[in-house]
Amino acid sequence: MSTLGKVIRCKAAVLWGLKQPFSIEEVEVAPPKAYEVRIKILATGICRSDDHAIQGYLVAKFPVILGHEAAGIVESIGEGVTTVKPGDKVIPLCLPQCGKCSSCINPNGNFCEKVDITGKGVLSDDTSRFTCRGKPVYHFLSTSTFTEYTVVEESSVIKIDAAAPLEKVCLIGCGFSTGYGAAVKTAKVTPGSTCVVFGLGGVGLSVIIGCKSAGASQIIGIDINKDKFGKAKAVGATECISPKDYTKPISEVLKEMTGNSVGYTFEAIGHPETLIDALASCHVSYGTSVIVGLPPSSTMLTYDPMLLFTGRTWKGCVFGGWKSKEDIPKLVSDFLAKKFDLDQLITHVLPFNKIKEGFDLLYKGECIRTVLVM
Ligand code: PAD
Ligand code: ZN
Ligand code: ZN
Repeated sequence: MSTLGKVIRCKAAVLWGLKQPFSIEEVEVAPPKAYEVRIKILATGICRSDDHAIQGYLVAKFPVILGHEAAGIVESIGEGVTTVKPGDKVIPLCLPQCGKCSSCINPNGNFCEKVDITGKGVLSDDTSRFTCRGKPVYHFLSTSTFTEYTVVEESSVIKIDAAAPLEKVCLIGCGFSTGYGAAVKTAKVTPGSTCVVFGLGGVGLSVIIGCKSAGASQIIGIDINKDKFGKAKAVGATECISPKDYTKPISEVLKEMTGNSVGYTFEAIGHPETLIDALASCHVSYGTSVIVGLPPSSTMLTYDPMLLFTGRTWKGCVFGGWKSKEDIPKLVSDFLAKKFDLDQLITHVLPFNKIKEGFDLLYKGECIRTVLVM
């Protein structure tokens, strides 16, 4: 029976409040309005940014359906939609590309003003397409993928190659692209350089993959959880260290290890202290440090301006600096052409209703990426 134009009842993981457990509920998903797309989600990764919303570090409106790193198939489209059609394989975009705002029209910007980083939780008509137990349930990062069906705006979805395996390329929807782009697009790592990556989760490992593909000759991974070292080396780290093994500042340790040659550092944790450590660890005059980890909202930093005065560059990047609509299909093609491997990042695949187990793996530091399949 066709679902076209009808409300779909399906399973979703609803978070009723801050720091609450996920509750698998039956939700109603309204049909897409004009310029909207309803997607059947088939695979969704668990990213630390979802946990940031659970903990309140990233603002969300409750009750909410989290999840933003996914892939699926278009179920139906609203009036006026031209870029996707029912049956297309797609990736929802947690960083939209409206094509009209000041970031979108500049070749160097990607932080589209349609991004919902302030937790509005609604689509452009200021309403939600989800209801549960008679109450509206809010959207997250204009995607909401911990559900069998979601509705997004056309600016938040892109068609990908029909040959793409959705349970893998879902990582291109956030973690992989973020880390890989931080190295190859934002920092523009040069061949023969020395790179240091703070935080060896799915994002940090993707930074390593980017540094390696850019031809870096020394790639040092840093984590307080030594269980992450094996995977980091498997994807390209030449050495891994834990700051807990040293009494002196990590910047001094790295200076000695590299003969004072750290060209690039990447912070893929999201802690104020490690952001400063990463800045101080790149070369005093020609070093570049990239903020990849998401610091808790309203965090303020205090640092010695001398760190920048001497010539260092400090950059941030959202979604690796990629323009999402333009670049995601190319990244999917590069994956299909075997230019990089996503298998090494996926340590666990679980059925969607085991979402709590997936988050437990993240909390225990036992996974790189867990992919939930519907
Ligand atoms: P993760 O939790 O899987 O990995 C973080 C890693 O950091 C873990 O291995 C920790 O053990 C390690 N760690 C924690 N504290 C320290 C410390 N003090 N020193 C050294 N290592 C430490 O997270 P992830 O890889 O999914 O995401 C990493 C960050 O990137 C997180 O803040 C997330 O919100 C952010 C992110 N940013 C964007 C973006 O567009 N900028 C996109 C996606 C994720
Ligand atoms: Zn993410
Ligand atoms: Zn835009």
